Amino acid sequence: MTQQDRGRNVVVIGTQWGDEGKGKVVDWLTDHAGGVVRFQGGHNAGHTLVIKGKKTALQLIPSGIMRDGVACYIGNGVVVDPSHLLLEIERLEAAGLEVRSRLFISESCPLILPFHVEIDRAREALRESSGAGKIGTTGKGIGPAYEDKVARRALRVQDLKHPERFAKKLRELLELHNFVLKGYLHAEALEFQPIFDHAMKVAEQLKPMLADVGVRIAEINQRGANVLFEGAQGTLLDIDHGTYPYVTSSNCVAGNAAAGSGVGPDKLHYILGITKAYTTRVGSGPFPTELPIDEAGTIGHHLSTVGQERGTVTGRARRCGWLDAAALKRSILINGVSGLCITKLDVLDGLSEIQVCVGYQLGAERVDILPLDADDIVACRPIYESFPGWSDSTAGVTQWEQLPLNARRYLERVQEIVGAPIDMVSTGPDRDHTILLR
Ligand code: 2SA
Ligand code: MG
Repeated sequence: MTQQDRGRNVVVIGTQWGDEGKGKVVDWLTDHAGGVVRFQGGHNAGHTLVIKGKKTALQLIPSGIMRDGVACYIGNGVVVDPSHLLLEIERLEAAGLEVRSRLFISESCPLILPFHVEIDRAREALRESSGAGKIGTTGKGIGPAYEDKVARRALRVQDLKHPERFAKKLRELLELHNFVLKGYLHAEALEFQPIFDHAMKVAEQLKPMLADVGVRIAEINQRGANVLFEGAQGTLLDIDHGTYPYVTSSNCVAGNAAAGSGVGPDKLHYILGITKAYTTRVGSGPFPTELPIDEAGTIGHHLSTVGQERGTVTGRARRCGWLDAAALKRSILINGVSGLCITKLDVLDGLSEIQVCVGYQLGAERVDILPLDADDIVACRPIYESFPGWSDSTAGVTQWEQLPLNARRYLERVQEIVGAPIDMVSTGPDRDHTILLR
């Protein structure tokens, strides 16, 4: 980021399979922001922030909430589970944060309701028992809620303001979903009344926070302040560009920051691609550089344990492997990345050798960018470039010159392979463990 980028809007997206450390970076950048916006996904996200040694995990609420006075927006592209949202608000309030006066929710967000969660879980169980294999979803109802949105039958946040309209739409939708739950998924049907009553109770609490998010963002920009767009999950989980069908159900790429919040694409001035110094993935699907993680003394075990790689939402062990620069190339292309932020560099400390995947052998062919078809990705054999590691600790380093020479060489080479500048390096979970390069 150059000095000129101050006062302009920044989109923060994950370039891998999520959990790159976006929450920490958004929190760090929020120092210069007038507002922070979520534009896709839902409470499947787990953004962990460590402030003065204290850990907070956010799921649906933008990471900007951790900074006093910063306005936070949930854009129309987000699927909102109203019960979860209220719980998350209450959890933050219990920790002493002021939330309700600075959290704004788009009226156009589709709702996640209890039957979406049932369908999500029952469908995963069916996939498993039928031999199709689970997607490995977070079980939060994300996919089924987006399906209703695209099918033009979703209940939206705005319906919470109109009890009769809500009741009518809910009856119709429930009839359809109960039919599927009972007849196809071999699960229990759900009753109308408890869902309706609970939604109306939560509605009273959420109504004061509803806002026209696109207009509010424009106002922030008009007064000269900048806005941060906080992506969730990662590019390789994107519904269009990811490793389909092992993806989430939203567009996680930078372009969706505009459509998912109600601003024009000309308002996305700088795209920051967050990239972990190695790779992780949680859930099923192809992962060319994956390493076994279970055996002590192996690289995979080192990444998993030193990196504390467990799902923030589900607690699942994340799969781990080397950095895949050929996949990163694809992400940089799709997102129009302006600069990269490399995170968790300190997890590589102490390894004698570090590898980076620079391309793949796919049958007789050598390819240097991640293929589009998940079956081709399964067949890819990674081609690695090797680097000598470093023994000094990089944890908490705040100056480029203080990094070990081999760490700098590694980062410089990654930059060269992928063709995008590294503008930031994160060397630990705390706000201050950050190197700014431009
Ligand atoms: P879903 O629930 O329909 O979005 O699941 C579909 C796929 O998307 C993956 N996914 C994620 N991958 C990484 N991190 C996510 N958030 C949590 C975290 C995940 C957790 O921060 O750790 O706690 O397990 C996230 N959310 C969705 C998911 O694993 C499926 O592969
Ligand atoms: Mg996460």
